[in-house]
Amino acid sequence: MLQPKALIIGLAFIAGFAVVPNAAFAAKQAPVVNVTATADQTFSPNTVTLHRGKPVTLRFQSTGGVHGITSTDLGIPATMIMPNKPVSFALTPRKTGTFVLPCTIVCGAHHADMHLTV
Ligand SMILES: [Cu+2]
Repeated sequence: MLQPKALIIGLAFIAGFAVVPNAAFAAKQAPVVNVTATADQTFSPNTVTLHRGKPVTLRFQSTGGVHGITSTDLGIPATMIMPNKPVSFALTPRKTGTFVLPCTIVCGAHHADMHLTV
């Protein structure tokens, strides 16, 4: 007869396999929102709409200059956006509202006006 201990280990094993592929599938399904930081100091697009509770990958690239981004509201750590080094953040917004994310690195004449509205 099957030992209870063996049965529990067996069920945990099956549960592990049942959960991991679903999580991987969900991560692959998260839409990617691309934002480009440009040489003339703008974020393009300069406004993006995300949805509370919906996983998303926010991907930044620079087509000129070094820029920066951070948001405690959205869970984005202080990060540099450099040419040819796109950075991605897998996040699930937990708050609703309008969040203005200024460029965090002095990047040129229009730096003070450079922000992304989420
Ligand atoms: Cu800047």
